[in-house]
This record gives sequence, structure tokens and C-alpha cells, in this order.
Amino acid sequence: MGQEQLNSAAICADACEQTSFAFLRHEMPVRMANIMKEINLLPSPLFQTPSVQLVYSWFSRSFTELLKYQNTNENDENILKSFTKTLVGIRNRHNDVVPTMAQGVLQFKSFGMEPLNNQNVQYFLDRFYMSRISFRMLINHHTLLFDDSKRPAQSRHIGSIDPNCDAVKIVKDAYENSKLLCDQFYSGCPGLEISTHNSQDKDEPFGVVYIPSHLHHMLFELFKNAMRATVEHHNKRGSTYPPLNVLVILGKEDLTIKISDRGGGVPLSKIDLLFDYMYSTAPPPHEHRARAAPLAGFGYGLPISRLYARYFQGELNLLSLEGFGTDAFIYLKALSSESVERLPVFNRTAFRNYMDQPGADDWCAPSREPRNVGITWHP
Ligand code: W6P
Repeated sequence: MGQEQLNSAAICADACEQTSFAFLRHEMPVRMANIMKEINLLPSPLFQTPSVQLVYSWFSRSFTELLKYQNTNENDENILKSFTKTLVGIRNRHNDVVPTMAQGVLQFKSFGMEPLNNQNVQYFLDRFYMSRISFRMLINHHTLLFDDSKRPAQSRHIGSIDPNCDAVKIVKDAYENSKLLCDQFYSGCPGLEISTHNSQDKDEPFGVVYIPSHLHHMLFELFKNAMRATVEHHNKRGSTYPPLNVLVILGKEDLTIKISDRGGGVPLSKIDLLFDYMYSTAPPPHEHRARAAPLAGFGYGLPISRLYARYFQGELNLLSLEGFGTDAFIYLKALSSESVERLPVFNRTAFRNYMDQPGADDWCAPSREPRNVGITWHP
């Protein structure tokens, strides 16, 4: 059973409800079956945790509910209505998947399994959360388009998609939302300086076809991290903070957003850990829990933001200069024809990723001793 790739531009405004229904009643169970196969291949101590079992049971229920629509009449209005209701029910049932999976990982870690299975878990959670992003995008899109009670009276949006998504406006919104938290907990916040460059047409705004809530999610996460680093690095009372510098650049192929902070940076050896689910699942140290929780730093914010970027063929990267500051980059496709979904698929290659234990490293372990290669040196 193949999954259908979705193109953000191909979702047309007047796609009829019957067409969307016929697409989703097939596509949703296919995607569910794919990811359920992968849950089944998790290391048994993780699969057996009550949390993972609970998540699996949600998938089983939702899968069964969707199968009831396979041979129904798409011209029956009552069926269409009940399908939309079912989708909303599924969305609610799966609301707490992220904290529930995190709890499972925490239980798993307490068994002391981490070095062996860390790679498998990272691989799985990236695919699992990517598939979750796609489910919620499909459900939101259908319910926004066809649930009349939810449809805003006037909007240029097509479902969840903004065909002329203004990246600069979302940068400002996400900054303000993050600033509220930062001001509240640190009584101060670095300012914002934005520069823009439109290499295509200087008079046109920075419009791309995108889901504004996805871009907001990524920017909000990066701003929270940049603000926290800046404030904690310059923690003298009454001092002013160096501003966050944001560049928004529209090229032919990419729309790139760079957020630069002077928060002291992160050493190269620690950058990958910021995207590591197993590492980030550690419960925060006690003295930090109350004070720093709102500006996060512990959690799945960064790896999931990276998945949002990759979902439509983009990317999210961090380049840091330890002792100085960090540059965070978001890449989006400027052309809607390239913004197609990036989805995990369960096949032989995926299967192997769960079966293979990571082998020995094929690079030398660093050694502080001069190597004895059997050559005597005579000066
Ligand atoms: C830091 C750590 C970080 C993560 C994400 C974005 C910005 C920053 N700055 O120091």
C-alpha cells in the first residue's frame, strides 16, 4: 500500500468534500498501518512500557474507526458529517501522544538500556513524530475546509495553508510571543533587529505557500532558546542584552531565516544533543524546574521543530561559536512545486534499521598517547 504524496499547491480551494473524504479514508489507515509496523519493532522493553502500549491502543482504535468508512457512499451527506466527527475524535484521542511517548522513553531509560538503543529510538521518534505532523495536518485541513462551524468568514487561507504566507510577519509574531515569556521570567529580554533581502523582486513581499502555524512553531522555539541563552549569559542585573539579529532572505529556491544570538554559544560536541530525544527526556534539574521551565530547553522543542522544517522539504540547523553566540537557520522551499510532504515509509530498509545493532565505530578512538607504529625515530 503506497502513501500518496501531498503537494501544498495541489490542494485546491474548491476541492470537494467527497474527494477529500475518499482520499483520507484510504490514506489515513495506510499511514497508520505504516507507523504501527514500526512501533511493533521497537526494542521490547520500550514497546512493553504502559505508555507505548497506551499509544498503540489509540492507533488501533483510530484505525478501526477509519476502516468503517471503506465501503460507504461518499454522496451521503450524513456519512461525510460523521466522518468529519470521527476525524475530530481521532485528533483529540491522540492529543497527548508527545508527553506519553516521552514518559515511555523515560521508563525505558530507567532500565539502563540507552547506549545500545539510542540510535534506534532517535530513528523511530523522528519518523513517528513526522507521521504525527502529517496526520494532524490532514485532519486540520479537512476539518477547516468542511466543518462550517469552524470556517472563518473571510480568509485567504485554504484550510491550514496560506498561499501567501508572510515570513517576516510571522517572525515578528513569534518574537513577541516569546518575549512575553522571557520578560515574565527574567524581567528583561533581548531586542529584535530584522533585515530582509528579496533577491527575486524588491517590491514583492516575502510570500511563500506554507502553513503559518508550522513556521510559527519553529520560530517560537528558536526565539525561546536564543532569548534564554542571551539572558543567562549576560545575567548582570540592569544590563542591556545584545539584540537578536534576524535575516530573512528570499532566493530562487530557498527562503532562509537566520536568527543570531550572542548567548555564549554551545560547544560543537553538544550541538547534536540538543536534537537528541533520549538525552532531552532527562527530567530537568530541580533548581531549574520552577524558574526556567517556561523557556523550555528541556523537551522535544528543537527536534520536533526540525521535523516541521523537513516535512515540506526544508531544514533547520544550528551553527554555534562557543564563547560568543549561535546562529539558527530555517530553510523553506520558496516554490510550492517543491513543497511536497516528506513521509516515512515502512519497507525493507526501515526494517533493517530496527534489526541492526550499531556496530563498532569505524573511526579511531581519540588517544592522548603518541601512536607506537613500530618506527624508531633517529633525529
Ligand atoms: C543557544 C542554544 C540555542 C538553541 C537554539 C536556538 C538558539 C540557541 N542559542 O545558545
